[in-house]
Amino acid sequence: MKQLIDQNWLQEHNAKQEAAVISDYNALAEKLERSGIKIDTILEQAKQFTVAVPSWGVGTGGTRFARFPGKGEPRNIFEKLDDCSVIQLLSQATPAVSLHIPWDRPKDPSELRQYAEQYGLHFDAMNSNTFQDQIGQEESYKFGSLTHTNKAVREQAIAHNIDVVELGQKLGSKALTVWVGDGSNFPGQQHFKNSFTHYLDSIKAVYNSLPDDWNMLLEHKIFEPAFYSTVIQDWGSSYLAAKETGERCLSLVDLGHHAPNVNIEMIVSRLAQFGKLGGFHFNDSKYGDDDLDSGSINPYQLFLIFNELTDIRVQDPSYSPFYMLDQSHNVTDPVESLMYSAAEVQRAFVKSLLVDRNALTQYQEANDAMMAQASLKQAYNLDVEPILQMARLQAGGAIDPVSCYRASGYRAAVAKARPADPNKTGSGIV
Ligand code: LRH
Ligand code: MN
Repeated sequence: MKQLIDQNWLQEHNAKQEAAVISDYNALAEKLERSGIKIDTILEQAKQFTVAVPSWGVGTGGTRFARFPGKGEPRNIFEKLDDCSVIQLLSQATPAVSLHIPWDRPKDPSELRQYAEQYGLHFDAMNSNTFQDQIGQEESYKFGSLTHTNKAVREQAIAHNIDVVELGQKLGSKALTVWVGDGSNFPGQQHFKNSFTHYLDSIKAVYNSLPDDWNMLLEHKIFEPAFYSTVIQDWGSSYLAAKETGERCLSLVDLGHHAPNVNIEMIVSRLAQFGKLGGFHFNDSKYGDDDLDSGSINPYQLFLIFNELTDIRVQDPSYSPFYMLDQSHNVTDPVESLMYSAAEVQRAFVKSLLVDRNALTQYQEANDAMMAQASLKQAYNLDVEPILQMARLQAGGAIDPVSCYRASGYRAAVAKARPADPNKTGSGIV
């Protein structure tokens, strides 16, 4: 398998930390043993855990005000995959990449597929884009896409989504994520029922084109780019649309797409209870759709979401939603942020495995609020870093991905190989 960081060099870099990891791991093993938990069974699950990285996340992100490109920005999908291969090599938790079309449209899909496979990468859910107008596009999406009042615009948006599915099939993907920013900025501007009806008809047309082994993931968002109403503004509209559309049409929860303080872990439980929880876009936020690094602002919420997911898997071990990161890296090296965020999501998952669910159920049944929340905190307060480090070490990754990446000189090397394009400043998330 092709690697952009030498494996021997990586092992030498790990060697300095290996003894400490083994000692910490054994100490944690003894501690968990006292609670009847076999650390190796947790380690195995940690090693199986993966989260997809967004192709649009390896470039420097920005806001509507400005974007300050970093050094060695990837200039095309192949350089994005080079960076994704380094994230996977060091984190050993991100073997899948989620593409966005047309941003990542390849001239030759099989060439792109082979380019990814040389690194051991594959393609996760495909993302369509009817929130921007492309050069030469017939109809504009200024006033919406799948929900536009003009049938020609809706048909153009439907055709684009079907085209993304066909491309995804050639790339080996198994899902289409549909996020539309359709909505209004002023009361009265849009008819709520008519626009939702257009959405249902349009998404149904896309669903009918879906291969039998594919899922379609509907992504809700409370606001932006629309600032008064958004057609798929919350889990309720998403659930209704998924239910109306078909069995393999599910809801996707982007953590940043909710009003501040919304109880997202409860939404996760509701959607799962009714068989419509299809996937996640993990990130973190303090105010709006900030797309900050996962676990960087509210790591306890991330843990509580995985606590619900692990509870669901206790009932249904085959349950496996699509896990993706969806972040915008405005002030950090995107490779570092994506490695660190993948580990934070993996950490939340591992901690959720350490919750004593029998004890929790008893406290809940007994309405012992103190001990119920304490049994969650007991797992959350455990330092599971030795398990994450051992998982990476045993899988051939880096014990400490960020320090290893910095020592590798990868960023400096690509900064030389990818001279900055002085005209590509601008603004916007990508
Ligand atoms: C919308 C969103 C969506 C992507 C876009 C890049 O805010 O979360 O998932 O298409 O970001
Ligand atoms: Mn998203």
